[in-house]
Amino acid sequence: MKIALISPVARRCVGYHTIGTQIPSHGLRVIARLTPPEHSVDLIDEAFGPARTVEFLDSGGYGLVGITAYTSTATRAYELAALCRERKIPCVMGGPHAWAMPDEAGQYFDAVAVGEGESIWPQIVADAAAGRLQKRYEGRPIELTAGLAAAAQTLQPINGHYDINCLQTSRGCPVGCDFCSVTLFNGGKIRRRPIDEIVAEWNETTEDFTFVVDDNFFGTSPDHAQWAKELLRQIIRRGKKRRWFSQTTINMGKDPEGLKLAHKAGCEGMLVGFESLNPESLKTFRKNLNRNILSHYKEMVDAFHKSGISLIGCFIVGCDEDKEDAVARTALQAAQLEVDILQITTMTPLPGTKLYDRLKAEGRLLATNYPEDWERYTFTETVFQPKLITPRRLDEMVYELRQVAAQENWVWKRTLKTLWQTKSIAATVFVHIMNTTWARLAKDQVPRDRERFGYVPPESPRLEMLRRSYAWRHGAPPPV
Ligand code: B12
Ligand code: SF4
Repeated sequence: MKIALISPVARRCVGYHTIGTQIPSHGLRVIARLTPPEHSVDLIDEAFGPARTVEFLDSGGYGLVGITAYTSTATRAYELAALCRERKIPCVMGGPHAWAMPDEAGQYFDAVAVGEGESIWPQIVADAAAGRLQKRYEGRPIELTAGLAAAAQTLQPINGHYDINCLQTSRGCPVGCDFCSVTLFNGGKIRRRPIDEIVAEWNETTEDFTFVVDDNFFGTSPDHAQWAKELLRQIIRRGKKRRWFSQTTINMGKDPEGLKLAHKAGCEGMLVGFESLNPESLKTFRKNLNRNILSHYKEMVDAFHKSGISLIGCFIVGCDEDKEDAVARTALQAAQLEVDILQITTMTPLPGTKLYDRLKAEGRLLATNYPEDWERYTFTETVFQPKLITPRRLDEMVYELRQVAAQENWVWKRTLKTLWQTKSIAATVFVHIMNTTWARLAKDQVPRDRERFGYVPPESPRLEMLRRSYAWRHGAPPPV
């Protein structure tokens, strides 16, 4: 049987997951690897453009179509399901949105795969081949051993080519932030893969740069740290030379040995969720780990830099405590912390999270015309009623920040600062490429914003503050 695995495009999002993104659809590569050898798999990633998907469905001779979806791509996933049904191709949906909304997904798809795919994918394929696909498959959180969680590293989409690798060493996160689905979906215990298996997969990767897609690479406890450091030692000893970045909590900054090993193993950057510098917001987010070390943020950022690792700092705006100055203040604070790449996203209630349940109970969800409105859950648009500002004002504030990011010549300033702070050419090149991309995306987005908001922000003290925080102090742009 021929199987098509499809990652749908996020149409309303200029940044991630949209046309031009070259990050592998890792979940689909993982289930591709588990496909019994008598079946073949075509990967179609609409991040390379959705124009040819219908042509592929018409000419591929597929006996099964498997579709993954984030919440922001669920709307498109349901359209794809309709295309499959018109062509009488059995279709199954998996991934985070199906996980959160299985009943909704079941209205559009022949079958829904809830949870981790490893324990159910071979059964789904066998059932489809025998013409007896069931409505619902429930995957269990599995022990990540015996090759499970490894991806088909050499599988490329039939409509494009990924320029980087993705690889996962662990699943789960103990922190349990209220806006995040990871603890709910993948569990509060960090499950690790055997180090030998990770190194073997590391050596199967084909591209020079790897995104290690763990949610919390270094973890939160001394045990987690010991394990991560052993993995790094083995990568240094036995792994192919790769440049890479991953995601972790800020506490990694307290472990100079861990930072040194990560740098030696090729790490150029870590994405860290600072979320907010307001202890009240961190309390609401249930991110107590950050709340407890808030006063040490700066020394930890400095420790990353000292080890030659750059930081992608993530912050959320729109929290219940945020007022008119939230975006400018956050940009300024991030600049003072000296993060190398800044990601400011708008608080977004993802289905399945505690945040979603709370805002729903408080009657504060605004974008509820589902499934169309799922497409608006991109983290760049306000889909709920903030407490102390209007949704429109919050969106405008992000737009104003984009204006500054698009206009000012800040990229090189930040690049030079990163070089000075990390003394690492590799980390500096990484930061430069990321920030150049952000600046370009901000520029592309400004005319669309202008059309949407119908105004050019006036010169105001707030805009001046943004400008200072960005251009003059080396910041980076907001979500685009
Ligand atoms: C890597 C990653 C990214 C990469 C994506 C690269 C890519 N091409 O996929 C990047 C950085 C681009 C990204 C962007 C965003 N991300 Co992200 N990301 C992740 C992360 C950390 C890892 C994803 C991954 O590879 N996991 C490992 C694989 C193996 O897991 P998986 O994809 O879930 O697949 C398994 C199962 O779901 C299932 N499965 C999946 N698909 C299918 C299909 C079928 C047919 C079957 C049977 C089974 C199945 O089987 C797989 C194996 O067990 C996850 C967190 C996580 N732990 O998953 C967040 C996560 C997926 N991201 C999330 C979000 C919210 C975003 C952003 C919106 C965030 C932002 N700040 O902008 C953007 C998306 C922008 C947009 N357009 O909307 C959420 C999604 C929740 C949701 N309901 O949508 C997650 C879960 C994290 C969170 N905060 O809760 N992300
Ligand atoms: S620390 Fe990161 S991965 Fe863990 S629950 Fe919070 S946001 Fe999610």
